[in-house]
Amino acid sequence: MARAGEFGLSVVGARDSVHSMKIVTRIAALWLAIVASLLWAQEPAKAPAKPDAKDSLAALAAAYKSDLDEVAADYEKWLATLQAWYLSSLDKLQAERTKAGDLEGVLAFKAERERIESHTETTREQVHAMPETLAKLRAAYEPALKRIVDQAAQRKDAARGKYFARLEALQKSLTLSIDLDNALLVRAEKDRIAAEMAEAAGPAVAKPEGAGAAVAKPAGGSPLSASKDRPFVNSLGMKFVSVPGTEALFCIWDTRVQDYAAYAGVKKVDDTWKKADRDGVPVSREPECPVVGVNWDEANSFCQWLTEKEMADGKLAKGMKYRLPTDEEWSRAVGLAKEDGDTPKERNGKDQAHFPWGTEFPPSKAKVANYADAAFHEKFPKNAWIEGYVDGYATTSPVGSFPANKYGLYDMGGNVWQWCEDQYEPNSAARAQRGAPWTHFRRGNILSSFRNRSEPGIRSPDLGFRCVIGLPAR
Ligand SMILES: [Ca+2]
Repeated sequence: MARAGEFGLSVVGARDSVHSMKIVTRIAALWLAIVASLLWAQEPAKAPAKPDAKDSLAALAAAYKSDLDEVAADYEKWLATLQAWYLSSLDKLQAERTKAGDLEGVLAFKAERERIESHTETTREQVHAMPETLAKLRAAYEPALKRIVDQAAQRKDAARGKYFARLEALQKSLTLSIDLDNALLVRAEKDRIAAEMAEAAGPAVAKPEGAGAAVAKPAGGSPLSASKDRPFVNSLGMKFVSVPGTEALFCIWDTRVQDYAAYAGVKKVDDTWKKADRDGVPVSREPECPVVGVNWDEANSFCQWLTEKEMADGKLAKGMKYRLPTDEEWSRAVGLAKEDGDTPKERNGKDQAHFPWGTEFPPSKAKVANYADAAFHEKFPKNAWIEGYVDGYATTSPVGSFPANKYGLYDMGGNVWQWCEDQYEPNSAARAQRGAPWTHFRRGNILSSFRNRSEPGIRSPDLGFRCVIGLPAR
């Protein structure tokens, strides 16, 4: 067994009590240091002040499950009560048939009882063949059963709708706080619920992509293999498709608030985009609306940031870059044939026949695109509008709210002006803009061939941009 002296701490027989005291003091100090370091090491890390998005999502999912469980429990309870009454009534009537010596009647009641107990459906033919007393009882049972089934379905739909709305609010708050990874996580769950809602609503109806899309199409892995049916999806969830006649992939949407928020979260930028309004009416505050209030330089900076980010992530191959479309690329993307002229100014208005949806103006078919419609007129009564046209949006609309064109591009007309790369004319700093916005109503301005122009520093609540990915020469 070890003794104190074996550890060098000689208390017994010490030659010098002062020396011993020094040793004791040093040992005590050492122990204090060790204990202090252990305590320091064990001090729990400070919990982050920011609420955990995954916890919020889990809490919403748990509340949804609890709602569904409650619906299922009530359904079972009401069904059991109804069936108990029905079975008991069947027994009474069967006993009467037995007393009457009515073999066919007894067998009919017995068969119905067996179907109910084994959860087998009673067919229309079987109902028609029933004795009158059983048919009357069945006529009372069926509507009650239908009410229980319908009510459960309605409550389930309501729970799903509530969950969806809560997910949407969480997604928005995460987007606004620039927590995009978690916002995308919430969106994936929202898409799953949307798919369930679509399925519950009946046969699938084709919906435009974007805000109203129930299920995202599968993502393409490489920009070079992108197509209309299999777009390239970048790190922000922006989708890109090829456009014949160009060496570029076009984003199917205008750049969204949520896309720009990702950039603004890491770069110091002007915040006009966050507080855009017209006559005090807020514009584009929703994550899936096109960003507005961004000037030409800022749009280019966004593209440059995204290029650098995705190059670093290996998402974008060498020679590719995000940029604004050229005026001529934009013309191909809206479906115009090659126009005469060397500059946007020279090409402006050359084609007087085509609109992004066709040749009819005003469009007789509602909801071709978001222009100054009846909803706009109601909100801004002093402004002119396309009389009789109703698209339903007073200001900007979520991207993808209207039908896509033949290349799968949304809002190539309407919603916002889109900055183009080109100078409008030589010796002028002004840049071309295409795709007349939510504030416009004149035929001439809405033509596919019309070009607007502004100095590069201009910001406006109806001016946004669309990105393309410039491809290396092939
Ligand atoms: Ca509108």
